[in-house]
Amino acid sequence: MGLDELRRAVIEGNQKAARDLATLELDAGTAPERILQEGLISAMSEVGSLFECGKLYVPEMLIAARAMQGVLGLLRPHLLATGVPAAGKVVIGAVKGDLHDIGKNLVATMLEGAGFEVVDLGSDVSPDRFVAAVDDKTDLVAMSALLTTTMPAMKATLDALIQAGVRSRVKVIVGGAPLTQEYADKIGADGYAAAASSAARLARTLLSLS
Ligand code: B1M
Repeated sequence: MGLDELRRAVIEGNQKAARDLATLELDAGTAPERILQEGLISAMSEVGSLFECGKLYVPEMLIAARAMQGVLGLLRPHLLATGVPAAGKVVIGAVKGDLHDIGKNLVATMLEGAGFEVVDLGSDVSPDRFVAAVDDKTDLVAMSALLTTTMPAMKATLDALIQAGVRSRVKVIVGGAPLTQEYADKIGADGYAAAASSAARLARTLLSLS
């Protein structure tokens, strides 16, 4: 019931109610991963379906996204694992043309939780900005895309990393709802993860940390 109410509050974009309900859940001992999955991610997936069938428009989608971000801020300290040894440095961003940053933020949080220093470039990040952010301490570049139209920007970023002579020094992972392992292989990324938690695991595996 509680998580369903939370889900509803996020869909309706009621950030205050969503934060209050999430706090109640945390106080009641509900696992943060469950709140994330059943309360938040499932709400955004319903928002997407309502948008697709024309029952909800971009402004409502944006308001729901803000409500979700508000609750994520609350969950963040609970999602960060403790006592994980330092792992390396990651540069992350949503690719050029893509303003969707919720999934990317979640991946950044999980990477931090897995011990990485995370440089978050935000959304709509051009290939040049990715390249400029890679320094000699960077181990991994993580790119997120939520639109089929922005997926090619991942390939453009990989090309820019090659052009700048840094591709061989870093691992590159990609993710986001329209992505597939096949697409990741096609553009020459080192890995693909479907979810934030698996992205953190993948990063550690690629860097031989676990
Ligand atoms: Co947009 N939007 N949106 N939107 N939006 C989608 C993505 C869409 C699927 C909705 C739909 O039609 N059903 C559709 C895309 C269709 C397509 O291309 N296939 C769409 C569209 C069309 C658009 C616009 C074009 C609408 C318009 O203007 N007409 C426009 C484009 C803007 C732009 O980017 N240039 C637009 C705008 C927006 C808002 C700004 C209003 C808002 C985003 C606000 C924000 O992010 N700050 C928004 C939202 C909220 C959505 C939906 C409803 C929710 C996205 C979300 O946050 N999900 C979305 C529908 C949906 O996803 N069902 C939709 C929750 C989040 C936790 O999941 O981001 O998938 P997700 O991340 C997951 C995994 O994908 C993965 O981990 C996360 C969790 O485990 N992951 C990675 C993500 N990145 C990863 C990186 C990794 C690994 C895993 O490694 C590096």
